[in-house]
Amino acid sequence: MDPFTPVPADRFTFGLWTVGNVGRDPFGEPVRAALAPTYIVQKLAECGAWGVNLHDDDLVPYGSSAAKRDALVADFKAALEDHGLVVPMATTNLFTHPVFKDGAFTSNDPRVRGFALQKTMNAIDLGVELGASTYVFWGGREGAEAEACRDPRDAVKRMRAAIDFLAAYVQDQGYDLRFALEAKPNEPRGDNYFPTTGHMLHFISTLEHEAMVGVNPEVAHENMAGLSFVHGVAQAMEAGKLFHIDLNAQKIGRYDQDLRFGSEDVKQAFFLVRLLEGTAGGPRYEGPRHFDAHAYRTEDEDGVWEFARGCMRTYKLLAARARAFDADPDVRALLAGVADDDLEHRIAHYSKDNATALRERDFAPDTLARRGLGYERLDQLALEYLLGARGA
Ligand SMILES: [Mn+2]
Repeated sequence: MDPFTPVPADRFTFGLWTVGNVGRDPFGEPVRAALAPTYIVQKLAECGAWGVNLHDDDLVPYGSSAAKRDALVADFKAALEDHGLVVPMATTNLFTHPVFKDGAFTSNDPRVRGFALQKTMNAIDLGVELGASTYVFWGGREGAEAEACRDPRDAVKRMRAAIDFLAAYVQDQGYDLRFALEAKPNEPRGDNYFPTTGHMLHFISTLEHEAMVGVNPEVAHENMAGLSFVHGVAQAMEAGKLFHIDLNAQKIGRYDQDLRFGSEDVKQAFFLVRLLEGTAGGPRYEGPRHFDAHAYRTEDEDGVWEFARGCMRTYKLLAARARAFDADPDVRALLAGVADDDLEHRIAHYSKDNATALRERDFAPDTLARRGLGYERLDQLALEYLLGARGA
């Protein structure tokens, strides 16, 4: 078999809303027919995916009766069983219904906030019933255009109250479920609260049940803010908070494009996969490789599955390139550090002795400053691997 063909062991997942995207945009109507969730399960399994994720409304349309809900869930479970797919993550749609036009958990109206909690508790129950172990919170419309409408500090306090409430609900129910918070700088609101993964990481440190809350960074969202996605993800990993990840592609400074993984900024995608796979050392990310993206609006259903296979294949291609890059003796030589264990220890731990030793040492900074670091060569080697000139 082609080594880049996706298999379940790769832990690739897609949301029902991704391959099920009908191609609606602010300027045009759908270009593709809606696909039944059970059919999506079958097709994703054929493509080599490991799992499927969902919003509550993706599977059970808003307003369905209890009997209808149970029938839809039973059919979906049967499809998962038949095709060997799992549901690692679930989330709530808190943005489509007009009641959420001014946000959900941060709304000024306590009735809207109460309804948002009710809808989320029901969706958590659904996710757990399907086997989800991660619950994602993307604050779809938590933001503002008219800045005077609320004190943004109140938005933070209300979001904290909501996450604390729902974390306590999960513990009270005895569910084995972790939360992953997803940041985005804007769209659909003029400005969203919690615009980046960094904002989320600090917010998490203020939560009552912070141990069960991490982040779900999305490539497109950090790129929209003009930031390095790799650095944001690395900081989340270092903090032990990378609970989930949304892979896609995005041109900087645009609307939220949700493009096929790796289709833009392939160099950043390479360094992201290198980080997640741990080929340069350090812990590997062990969670699902989730694609939160959709096919171009030009595509019919065949194009949708081409898109899905493309996301997974590109990830595996980049992982292979990253492994080869980090095994290259030229790369390793360029990355070889300055070995000075005594100095490393003195820098890392304050004591009066260490402070004195540092004060007394002559570091010869002018000599150090003249040393070339070889990063032009290092970066060119990365490109040689990306472009297939080495390690093909
Ligand atoms: Mn997006």
